Order: sequence, then structure tokens, then C-alpha cells
Amino acid sequence: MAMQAGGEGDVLLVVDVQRDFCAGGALAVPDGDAVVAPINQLMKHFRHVVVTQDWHPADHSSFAVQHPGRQALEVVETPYGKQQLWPVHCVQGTPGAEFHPDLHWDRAELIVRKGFRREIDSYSAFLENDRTTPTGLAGYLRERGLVRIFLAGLALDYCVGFSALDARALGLEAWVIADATRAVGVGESQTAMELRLAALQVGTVTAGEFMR
Ligand code: VGL
Ligand code: ZN
Repeated sequence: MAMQAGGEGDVLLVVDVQRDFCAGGALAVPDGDAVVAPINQLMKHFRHVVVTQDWHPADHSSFAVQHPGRQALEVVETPYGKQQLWPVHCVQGTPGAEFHPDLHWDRAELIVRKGFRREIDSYSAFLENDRTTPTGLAGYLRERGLVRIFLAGLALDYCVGFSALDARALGLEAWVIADATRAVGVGESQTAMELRLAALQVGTVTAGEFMR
């Protein structure tokens, strides 16, 4: 099947393709680097490209080191509910926060930064983890008339997945490009997210379907 995409109302959202989520990075996603080549190809098929950047202050509250006695991947209670802890990653202005060196991010019309408030983490490109603080992306897409969103990048079970769910909640049509994303957790969290995505009618396509 060939996907007719890249029209005026379509946007490619490239999520968190940053050094720290790739090989050798602080929070490396297994096989994360593999998303770069298909994303660079996909960018040629879209008139509109938006990229996101995880962008934390050095003392961000999602970092395990900010919680004495706690380890990365443990879960803590916060004023907005449960929050998973992570190793220090994507600190503002550091090499780990830079885009993957091969990513053609110059094609992007907009860079959305998220997770820059110390007290709140942000997985979704639309709403932070308190589920009320907006990033501004919804308003941007609305004003630009971008109504169909195609998602790629890292990681499927966190930032890509929550962005797709929030896109559906906003009434956008949403598609995940399966071979242009990878999950942090193998198995459980990936399967759980795939079920949630399917339940909200997020479609799945492969990068090859765009190549005409
Ligand atoms: C992400 C965990 C922490 C992601 C960001 O981009 O999926 N995951 N911060
Ligand atoms: Zn983060």
C-alpha cells in the first residue's frame, strides 16, 4: 500500500532523536540509531516537519540522583502523581541533548522543547506529565491547519506514544511510523503502549509506504 501523505494538512513529528537516546548515550534506546535513516528519507515526503527535543535543567526532578536512596527506573510520588525516575539525560546545552549528528533536523519548521520545568517531566509533545501544562504544539498545529500527524523517533513507549495519544485526544488523525521508532523497554511497556495506541485508533504505517 502506498501512503498518500505529505500534503498541506500533514505533519511529520520527529520525537527526541537526541544523542542521549542513541548508542553510547545516557538513556540509550536499544537500536535507537536505526530511526535516523528512515526519518531522513521521510522528511523528503513531508512539506511540514516538527521536531521535539527533551530539554531538562541539570537538577530535573525526573533524575534519580535528585531522590536520595532511589535508583533509575524506580517510581516516585509527585504532586501530579507517579513519576518514573531516569538517569541524568538531555541536560540543556550539553552534547547529550543535541540532535543525532546525522539527523536532518534543519528540515524542521519548529523545534518544540519539553521537560524544561524542574518540577514536571514531559513525555508528550503536547502536554506535560501533570497532564494540564501545554507545550503550545496543539495551538501551533491548529493555527497552521495541520490536522494529520505522523510520528517517528524515540521512544515508542514514552514520548512517541504519549504524543500520539494526546494527538488523538485533540481530534487529530495520528499514525505511528513503526520502523522509524524504537521502544526503551522491550516487551511489557512496548506492548502496553501498542494496545493503548490501537484503542485510540492510532494507525501504523511503515516508512516504505511513503516511498514512491
Ligand atoms: C523520554 C524518558 C525520559 C523519551 C524522555 O523521549 O521517550 N523517555 N525522557
Ligand atoms: Zn527526559
